Amino acid sequence: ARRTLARDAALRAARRAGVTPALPPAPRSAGTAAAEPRRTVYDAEHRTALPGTRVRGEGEPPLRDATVNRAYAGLGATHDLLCAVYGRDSIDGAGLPLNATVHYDRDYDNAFWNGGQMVFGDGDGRIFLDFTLALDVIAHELAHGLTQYTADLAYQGQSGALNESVSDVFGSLVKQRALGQSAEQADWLVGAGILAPDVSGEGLRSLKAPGTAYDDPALGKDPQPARMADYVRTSSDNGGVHINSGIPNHAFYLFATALGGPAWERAGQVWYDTLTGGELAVDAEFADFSRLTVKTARARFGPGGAEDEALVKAWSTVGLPA
Ligand code: ASN
Ligand code: ZN
Repeated sequence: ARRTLARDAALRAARRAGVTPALPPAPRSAGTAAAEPRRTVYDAEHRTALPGTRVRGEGEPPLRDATVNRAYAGLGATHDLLCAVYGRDSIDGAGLPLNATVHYDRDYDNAFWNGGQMVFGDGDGRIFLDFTLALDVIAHELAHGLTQYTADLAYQGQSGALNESVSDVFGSLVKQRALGQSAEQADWLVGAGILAPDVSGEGLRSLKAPGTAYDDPALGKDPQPARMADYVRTSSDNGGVHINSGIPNHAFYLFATALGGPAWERAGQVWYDTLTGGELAVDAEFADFSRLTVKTARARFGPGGAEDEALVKAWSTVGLPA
């Protein structure tokens, strides 16, 4: 409020003095570096109407509501990975404003991207806590937007599991980068911190050890496979999109940890190039994706290098072609 008052006073003084006040920011053009995010957080006040009440816009100070502030910061961290590391201005590459709604519904045990914005539940407190507590969950939801604007992987079967996996990978990368962790230091969990205290588990999913994230009477056992030999054929969950994502998730983990260091740099770049390069089909299967990542890695880092070798080995370990 202080800054606003000061700026308004300066504008009034400028007008009195007959000086033209500062122009609004120049319109952004695609490919411009160092783009700033344009975030807005809304509060659904435990109802389901979207977007709800606007509570915090870009550049506005934190509220007393920590959920709002975590959503705002999570959008910023995700925008920053895309911009600072991959040179992309927001999820559409053209400065798309980022909107999120918190406190969605009552006891709502999920978070989602609805095609235009992110939505976060508070959890029921018995199985799940507030979904904004995990930065990788915030980034996972926003990465669904990135996928929508790029490869647009169909949310069914193997392409759906690739869609889920890409969100887990970029979700984990946003968290690792925010924590300054190398591939060796990272926990490779998605959703650590959102399981209620009595739930037996570490998080929602593990890229390091798919199938081991939780084992609990209320939640069941983590159903994720890590290899093609254990691929789960099911009609639920759109053909197991949150289940079979364990296979490409684990391949990324093997690739990134074989390279070592910051996973968002070389391993993340290959995944980003594959997702956004225009060659990945909307109905791509795991084998299409694995082959394309290798082609992409060779195009960016050269054939026969450390990246090529680590990636071919990672796919071979999970039972997919390179
Ligand atoms: N939280 C879930 C997800 O982002 C919601 C869903 O099932 N699509 O994957
Ligand atoms: Zn998802």
